[in-house]
Amino acid sequence: MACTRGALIVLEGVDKAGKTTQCKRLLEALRRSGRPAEMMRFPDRTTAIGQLISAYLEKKSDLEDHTVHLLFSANRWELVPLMRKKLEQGITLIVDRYAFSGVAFTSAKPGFCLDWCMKADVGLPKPDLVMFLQLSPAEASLRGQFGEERYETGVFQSVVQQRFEELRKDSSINWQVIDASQSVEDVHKNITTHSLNTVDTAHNLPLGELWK
Ligand code: 2DT
Repeated sequence: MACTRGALIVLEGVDKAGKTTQCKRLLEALRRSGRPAEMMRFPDRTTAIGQLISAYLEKKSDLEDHTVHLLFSANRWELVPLMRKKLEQGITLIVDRYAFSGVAFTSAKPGFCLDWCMKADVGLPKPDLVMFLQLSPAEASLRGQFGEERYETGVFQSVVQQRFEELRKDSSINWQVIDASQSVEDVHKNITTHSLNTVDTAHNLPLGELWK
């Protein structure tokens, strides 16, 4: 029987790169083109695990670093049955952050290596496309101040940026680097082109397993 699944498309990037805006624009563009699509974001702060993560990010609670890493991963795993169901129904998922943020942020903390950080996410549904919205720290700072949440400092973000660079060396992932310093419209056009190609080819391909 012909396989007609949706595609799993992830947007990653450092703070202020415009991920959320671009996810929304992409969702509208795919729907307008007649391709069913939905948006998700990680962390998903609505679940019980997500609420623990949210309190940690808002600095309302403290959690040990390994523990919070595993909670971020558990927050992805708890949504895997839903993700699989939607993909099988032919719905393309546009995901704002995924395991790559998980690894880049934790491994930016002292004492963590990429290898350990990747372990908990091995076997998650593998994205068909990961677009990395690239923005230099100088350009990011022109877009205003960082917020109040944990991790929102220039120094930490520049280490995160380096960790993402390491992750992008992995040729088993379909990485596309997008220049996020362009206008919102130009970034959108670029992202839409990559996404349409991916949606139209993913139909016939089995869903892969991440980092396996
Ligand atoms: P938002 O501002 O996009 O809600 O992100 N993070 C995210 C991690 O440390 N590990 C993860 O697995 C994920 C998905 C990135 C909230 C912050 O949480 C960080 C920023």
